[in-house]
Amino acid sequence: MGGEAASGDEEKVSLKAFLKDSDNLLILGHQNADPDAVCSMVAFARLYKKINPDGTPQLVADDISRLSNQVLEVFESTLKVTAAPESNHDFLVLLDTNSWFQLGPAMQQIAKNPDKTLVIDHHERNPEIDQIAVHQIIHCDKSSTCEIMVKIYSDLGIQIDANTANLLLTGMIFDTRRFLYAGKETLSIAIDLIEAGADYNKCLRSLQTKPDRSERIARLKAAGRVNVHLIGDWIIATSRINAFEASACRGLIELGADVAIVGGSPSKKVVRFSSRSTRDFFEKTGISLGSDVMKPLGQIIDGEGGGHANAAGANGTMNLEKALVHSIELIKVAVEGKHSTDEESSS
Ligand SMILES: [Mn+2]
Repeated sequence: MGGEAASGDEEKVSLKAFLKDSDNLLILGHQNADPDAVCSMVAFARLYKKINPDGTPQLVADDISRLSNQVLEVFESTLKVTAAPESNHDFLVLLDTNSWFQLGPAMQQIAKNPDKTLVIDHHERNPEIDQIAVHQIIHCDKSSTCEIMVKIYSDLGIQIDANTANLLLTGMIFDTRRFLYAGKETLSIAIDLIEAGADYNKCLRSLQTKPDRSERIARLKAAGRVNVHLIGDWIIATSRINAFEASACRGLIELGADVAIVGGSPSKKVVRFSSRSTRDFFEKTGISLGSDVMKPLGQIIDGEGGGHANAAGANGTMNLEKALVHSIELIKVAVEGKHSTDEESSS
């Protein structure tokens, strides 16, 4: 531990020694802690208890994500993550982050003693980390902090129990976006965790979320009222719903639309639009929903519109139907304009 010059053996010896010597260990994750942060925090607390059974670990993060809470509930972790430390600590472990910014303002005050701080992380090395922690286990080539935790367990010769294996695998699944970004080593560590007792399907299920009932109803109603416009090779879907317009757009894209535009009037004098497009649509047509569609639409509804290329919206007070029709016109003109330029340039 403590810089790249230290040999692996030294690292192990000093990490064990630090944990043995610390009666109160503070384990800190980043702000709005995601499943990789939370699962590696719990795994580290358990590792600490194996090395120092009398020690007291505290798990703290400035807020944890809804999904992280769900994961902890599924695997019935008895270790809770709190918003602030309840007592003093003699050693600090920072997980899944290596910057002040990610810690959040409240936690920055806590990480004040670099000699007594260890950081374990897989993010791009932040230069300011040397001021936060003297002891560093940073591996940018690893998929997740949970993957690094598996290595630390094995380096220290401590067996991973089935429940910890579940948490670590869940953190890895989350950070790799279900192994979309994973190489041979990550996959082989995942198999090690399954052999240690992790239930792959349960891990996957622990990360699944279902939108609220009202949101699902809105999405289904928007799908039922859809109009399909074929412009060139593109499929443009428009619909009307008075709530969850953005979610309805995402639903229509999932159903197969290249562009989805959903308008609603949740009350008198309120007209709202939301829109989404696929990356492919923007890359091939160059049409930005923000500047090319929602901005001019904002004027028609006597309000304002804008946003990003693939996700944009508009708010106003009138002309819902007129604006919906006009949005199709705008896309048509833009696609056809683009088409004729293509032909000119290729001739
Ligand atoms: Mn991570």
